[in-house]
Amino acid sequence: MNLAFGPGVREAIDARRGVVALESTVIAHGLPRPTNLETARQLQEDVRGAGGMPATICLADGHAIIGAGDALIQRLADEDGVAKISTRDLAPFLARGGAALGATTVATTAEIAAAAGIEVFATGGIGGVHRGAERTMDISADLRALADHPIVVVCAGAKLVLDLAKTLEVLETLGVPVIGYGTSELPAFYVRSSGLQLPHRVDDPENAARMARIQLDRGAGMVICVPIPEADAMPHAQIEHEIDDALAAADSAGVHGAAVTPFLLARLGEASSGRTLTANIALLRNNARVAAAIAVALAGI
Ligand code: PSU
Ligand code: MN
Repeated sequence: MNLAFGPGVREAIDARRGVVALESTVIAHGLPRPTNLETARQLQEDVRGAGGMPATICLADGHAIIGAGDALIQRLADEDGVAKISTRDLAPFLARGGAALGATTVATTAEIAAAAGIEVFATGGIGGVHRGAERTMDISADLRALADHPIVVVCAGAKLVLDLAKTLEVLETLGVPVIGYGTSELPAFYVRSSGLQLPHRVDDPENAARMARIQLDRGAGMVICVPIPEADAMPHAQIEHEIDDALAAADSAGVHGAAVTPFLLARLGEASSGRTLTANIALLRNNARVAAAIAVALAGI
């Protein structure tokens, strides 16, 4: 895989300056325009504000880009038809070369970031086991990727549209530690708690970094779950109803495969008149800040 670094990114990785990877599927497929562009820029500022160095990852010109510049970020946000590239798509897409732009999921962002020597990655929510997976077998490649690549993924849990209990089971099978950050429960994306207990927790960046150093040395990744800030969190009962509607809509529209997650997120945004969008942005920004603090602590050990 050919890696291409944005200005100053390779130097920041070498100098251990708290580099934080950011994904691009959330820009191209997770958030509506024009909020997606504003948020992509804001997340970079949030990482910098917390003392880190952001590196947004995407695919362009047959290369994995580590630290996309503003022109690429604008294209990711505004162009139609940006491909969503998960693990199975990576080699075929890169081999095609050309000017096509690819957005990386958690799975491919984690792989590329780790290959570039980045130790921490901030996102909104990881993919996981979809509801009804006993029928569809729809389990995100994100889970395998977290086991395979040495990187710390900071997120607000798995998206609530998923089957969270099954997602935890698969992560356990894969040996991926799921750590609550200031909580003993798995956070549920828009909602602060899922009712599912986590076996391990940390309460500050230093302890997160100490644990992460050992896990990364083992050649594998881990998940740090940060609850959405209280002010923007949504009540569980309300959102659960909207999720049921979105799932039913996806089913009757025959949506499947890689299109499921973007469809559900867009549908929830409409159903909640933007409240899920506000929540999504709040948790993304919070995760970027926590990730930067952990990256800085990790750079020192
Ligand atoms: N979480 C969000 N918005 C997103 C995603 C996650 O808040 O857009 C994206 C991530 O890139 C994640 C992907 O890796 O959805 C999972 O897709 P799938 O379920 O098709 O693997
Ligand atoms: Mn899937």
